[in-house]
Amino acid sequence: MSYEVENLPAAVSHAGLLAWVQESAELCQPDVVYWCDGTQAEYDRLMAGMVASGAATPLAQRPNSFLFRSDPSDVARVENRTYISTAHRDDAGPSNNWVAPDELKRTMTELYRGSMAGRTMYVIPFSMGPLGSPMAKTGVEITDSPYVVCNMHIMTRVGLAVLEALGADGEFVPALHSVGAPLAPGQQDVPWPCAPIEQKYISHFTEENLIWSYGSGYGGNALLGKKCFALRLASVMARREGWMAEHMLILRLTNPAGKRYHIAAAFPSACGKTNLAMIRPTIPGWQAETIGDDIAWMKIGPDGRLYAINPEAGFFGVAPGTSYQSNPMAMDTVRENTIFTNCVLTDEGDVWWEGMGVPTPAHGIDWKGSDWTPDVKEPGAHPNARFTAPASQCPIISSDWEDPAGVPIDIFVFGGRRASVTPLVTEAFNWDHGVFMGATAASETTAANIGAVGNLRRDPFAMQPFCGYNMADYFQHWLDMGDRLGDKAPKIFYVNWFRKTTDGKWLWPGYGENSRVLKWMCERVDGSAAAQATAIGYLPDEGTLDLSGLNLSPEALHELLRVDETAWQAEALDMEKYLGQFGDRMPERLQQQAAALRARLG
Ligand code: OXD
Ligand code: MN
Repeated sequence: MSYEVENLPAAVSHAGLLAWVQESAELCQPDVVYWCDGTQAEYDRLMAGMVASGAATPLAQRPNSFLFRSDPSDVARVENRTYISTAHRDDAGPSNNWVAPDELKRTMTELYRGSMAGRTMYVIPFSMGPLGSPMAKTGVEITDSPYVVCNMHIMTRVGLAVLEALGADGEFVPALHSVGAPLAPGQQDVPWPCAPIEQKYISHFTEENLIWSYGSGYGGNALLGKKCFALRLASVMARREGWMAEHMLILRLTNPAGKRYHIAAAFPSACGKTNLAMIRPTIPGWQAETIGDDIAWMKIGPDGRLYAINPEAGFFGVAPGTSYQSNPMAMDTVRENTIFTNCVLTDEGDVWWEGMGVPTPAHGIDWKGSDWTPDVKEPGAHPNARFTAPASQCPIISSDWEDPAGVPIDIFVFGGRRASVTPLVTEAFNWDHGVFMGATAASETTAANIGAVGNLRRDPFAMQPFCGYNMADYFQHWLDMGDRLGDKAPKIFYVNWFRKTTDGKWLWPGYGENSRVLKWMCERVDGSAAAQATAIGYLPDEGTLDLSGLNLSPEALHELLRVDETAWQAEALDMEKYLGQFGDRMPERLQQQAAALRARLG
């Protein structure tokens, strides 16, 4: 068994890292082990190789941008193949798939054996968080996918500086990834190698900070800095170390007087989170800046407030539905230096997707590589088609988005997609009530995860697929953080932009108009806006939402803010039933919240 080693940097002095790379190479048996340096030249060389092999198509209309098409079986995160592997099953909890570490490692070791034959094994040192930030953490991903390397270049901070900072004995998260498609000598590669679904495993050995991913090349299954590290593993580290790793965008709002407010908001996949992260407020004088679109790491600062950083360096956004109407800032972000996956290729050499807000091309090549015209019944772009783009290209990225100290959070927002029941906005009575709101959040399912579209699923804190430990313990961690934050704790709100009329029309215009709701939240923080207490929380008082210039009928407003107590009685029962699955690990204080809600509803 032998392999070439390329680009081994002088900066690696870490015996543990060298040993792990060697051990992985001996197991996976690549032809070459290549150490990534994170340079543009490296990115360009790998991309050129993928263009030459036919895996990538350069886009004539977008500088330095490329289109990839995945295998039709490998299009989204595979939650039913995602595991939290802890010694005790209860530590993973009922919301996670669990297999004992020994057994899972045995199974996966056999899959990894020889899995990189005929391929290059890339070693990617990366930082989650700005290098040098006290909140940043280091990872090293090993992968046999050059597509993953290029995406990691955009999504994280890759480079030799990471190895230098690691030194001889720094801590890092080892993350081993293989697409699971070894090549026999002379065998021609396919454009998107991957393994069949029953061989895919996205595994987290949380007690030893270790990630093993096998069989998928797509998104969160393969770009291991994102969901695997920055959420699942980081949530475990955060609990251990007394901070928070959340599935939240980070947004700065500035009011006409120049006062700043920082908002961290959690929504399940494809609920308009990226749009909200890049909102253009429609209310005069209010400005928004983006700090992050998906993940927030938060720690209590010296002044007792909660400070957030975005651990990522890029956006991995859902393309379909992104348009100059829904998200102009994202559209400008992806004009160049962007990787597109599973979009339509137009005859002019651009990408297109459903809901892009430009005329449908008369002809193109769809995400499966077939000729496509508007007459074809199936969508041309996969509903979970993605763009990978540098955050620095977002026109409203805040100038200090990489501030190592982070930004102080004033407001937490939870939400989901609900056609009925949930009002436009509700403010929690207090921290515990807010935690209860987060814990019982629910949304109708979409295409970002595999499963039936349109079912209601409870998705606590939008962390259902991303919490690396028992969700009941996670709820307790939130309660503990609230106790530590005391009166410096952010205010908590719940929103639903998606309420519909009985004949199925959106009641709220959404997008930039959501700034009206955010403004109300800021005024609640200042104590300047009125609210009325209802059974489910505080709702805006008549006239306190700024609706000037918006053509919203009084009936629509009434319906948007209506608390249907009968529907809520059923909802409260369903919430209690959901929380009941956590048994006696469920914090007493949340059980009290559930009982209090029922009592208020009468
Ligand atoms: C994402 C997701 O891709 O949450 O961010 O699915
Ligand atoms: Mn996400």
